[in-house]
Amino acid sequence: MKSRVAFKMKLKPGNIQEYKKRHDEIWPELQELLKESGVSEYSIFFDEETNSLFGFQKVSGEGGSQDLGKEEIVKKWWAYMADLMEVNDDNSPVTVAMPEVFYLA
Ligand code: RM4
Repeated sequence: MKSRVAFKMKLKPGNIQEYKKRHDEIWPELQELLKESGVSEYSIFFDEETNSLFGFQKVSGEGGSQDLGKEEIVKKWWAYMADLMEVNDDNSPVTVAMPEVFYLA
């Protein structure tokens, strides 16, 4: 059974073009790990007014993309993206989970 996960992250101002470019060129190894970990239908939306990034994904396992921080490829990706985003000391993106308040199948 797939459940839906949503969360927000924060972009440092002025970085949306580079952020999108890097995601257009997402590493195949990371893409593979996400899928193998049960993450699918993964979108990230951007709110220009607040520089907020909203992640949405379906997950079939225990956790989602933000729970893969022990994986080497995720650590490398987070370090690669750290110059564009608000991050924690370990380079993980500052992530705020968002509760689902409505769903229409
Ligand atoms: C985001 C962030 C997420 C990652 C995606 C692919 O900018 O790093 O943690 O799952 O990229």
